[in-house]
Amino acid sequence: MCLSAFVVQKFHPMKIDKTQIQKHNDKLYSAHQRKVKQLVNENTAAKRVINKLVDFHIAIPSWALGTGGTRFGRFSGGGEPRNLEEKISDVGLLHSLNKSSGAISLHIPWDIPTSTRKIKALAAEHGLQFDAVNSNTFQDQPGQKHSYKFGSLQHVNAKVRQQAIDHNIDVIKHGKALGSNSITVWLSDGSCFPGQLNFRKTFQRTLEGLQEIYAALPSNWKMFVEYKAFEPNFYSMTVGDWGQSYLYASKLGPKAYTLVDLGHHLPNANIEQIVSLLLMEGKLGGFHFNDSKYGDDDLTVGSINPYQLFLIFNELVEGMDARKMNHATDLGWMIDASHNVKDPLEDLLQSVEAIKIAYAQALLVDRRELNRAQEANDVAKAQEILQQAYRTDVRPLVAEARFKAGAALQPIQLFRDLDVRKQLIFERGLKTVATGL
Ligand code: LRH
Ligand code: MN
Repeated sequence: MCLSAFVVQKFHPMKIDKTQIQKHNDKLYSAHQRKVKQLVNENTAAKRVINKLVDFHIAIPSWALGTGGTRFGRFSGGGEPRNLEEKISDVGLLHSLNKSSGAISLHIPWDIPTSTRKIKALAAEHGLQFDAVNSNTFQDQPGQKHSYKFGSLQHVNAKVRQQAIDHNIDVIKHGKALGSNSITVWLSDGSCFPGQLNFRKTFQRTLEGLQEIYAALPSNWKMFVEYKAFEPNFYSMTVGDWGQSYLYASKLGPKAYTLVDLGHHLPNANIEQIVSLLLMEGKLGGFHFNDSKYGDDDLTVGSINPYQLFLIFNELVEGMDARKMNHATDLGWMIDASHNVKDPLEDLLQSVEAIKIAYAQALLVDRRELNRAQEANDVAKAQEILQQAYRTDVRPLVAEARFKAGAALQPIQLFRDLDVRKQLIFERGLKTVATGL
């Protein structure tokens, strides 16, 4: 693309229009159709799967549009969003490429809108909605009266607890103004050493704080209580596992649910079993999808353990159908990732793709045959049925769903062919830093 074109677009933030998508699809369509036809001939469920995939959207975290970095270093890729407007435009880019990222999840105070009216209009322009808003009592903000060094809702000092409660209620206000209908409360609260906390008092103080926040929820809202096994506390976390999150959510009331961040478990935890039981209890609220090999690595979804992701969706399809839940709307589908070596937008495109592949494979599982094998203790047969679905290359179905929704058959290829990152660097510069992690 010549410099003059760049110059012309300087004043019109990067957008991908229908003709660019059309031109890209035209080149790939015939090969794509051949693969889809073959899958449709082999799988009676294929057409139903495609329609289900069209409706299935995953919310993008506002804090994952730049380079995260670790405490050892941060290597920016350039062209990162400098403000909420540019974050929304980046999610708009993702959504125009895959028509599967139709919502953004904001983090307060990192994403407080300068003008709520303008931000809502900009989001609508990109076909985006506002998913769960996230509170932040894991950092001290400039000018903050009380420090969260020793926790927030768990704190021994009632003034600190009240400050954290007020912040969460403020986050709900921002969410309401933007049209969101849920809040995710992740507490970094906990302890680093034995003896530091009285666990019973800590639980009760935290519950009282959550109850005050719960009382401020609008009638149609949900509260997601996100648990995490460790970090930034390394002896105990006050919402440390699914059991504790379930305990809080059950004591809080019908609008409170647990939130499963895949990276928040101890090594080798059976997350698909946790998902199955929380769903059975009607207390599973949603997900923060990512992948990890060790800790809360926040890596690309499906990049380390795609079979686990498939097994989680296998339990989701089974459990949601058992409760006659709507797959697309009845749970919170969100990504929570952080990027160090990949282009943030390519990383998010890969994550959305991996989630939709796992969902499509789970929809292909022959449930009647699986149930028959389970009831017959035919363990080998059960595995064969599961892995038949897992080993089916459903990517053409995921691409066909994109095509039907007006998106690109190969989003990352088009992202690269259009030099999107170079354009964003031209617009924003090499050294821009996005607020977030
Ligand atoms: C905590 C967490 C939480 C967010 C934060 C950005 O590890 O998963 O969901 O608030 O990441
Ligand atoms: Mn998370």
